[in-house]
Amino acid sequence: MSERTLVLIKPDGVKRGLIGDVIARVERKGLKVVAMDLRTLDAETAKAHYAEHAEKPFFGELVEFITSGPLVAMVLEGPRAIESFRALAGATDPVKAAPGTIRGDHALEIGENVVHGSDSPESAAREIKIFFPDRF
Ligand code: RTP
Ligand code: MG
Repeated sequence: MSERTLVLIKPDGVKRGLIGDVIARVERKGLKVVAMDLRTLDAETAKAHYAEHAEKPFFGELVEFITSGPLVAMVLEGPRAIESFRALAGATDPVKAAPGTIRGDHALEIGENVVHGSDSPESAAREIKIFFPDRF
């Protein structure tokens, strides 16, 4: 069964010129890009997106980082798209992420780990509504 997931190429990924690399991996895997937008988030949108982390000690830094420059927001579609993209991304901590994954190949710091992918169908629905309110 096909599903959708919300993916972000975070500001570090855009700054470092990794948009093409990430999209190439997504397309090679067979996931379909069905919406895409380059934008800089305001703090309000960033806080809504990361609401689940509001009480965490790193929340302030997370919001500051995700609003620090343009990011690419995408909706991907495909069979088990949520799990499939999380596998491409690799572990949250890039040092633990396997080589061959996006984070394993491109990052060293947990706070700057290149991409985001929704972690459940509920998160995907909520996040897609934040980034593409009128599209789906
Ligand atoms: P994401 O939401 O960005 O796709 O990442 P994730 O599911 O793999 O990780 P999550 O637990 O949702 O954490 C969201 C982002 O917060 C930053 N983080 N920093 N300093 C820390 O200990 C810490 N822990 C998490 C990471 O950038 C992570 O992607
Ligand atoms: Mg997450």
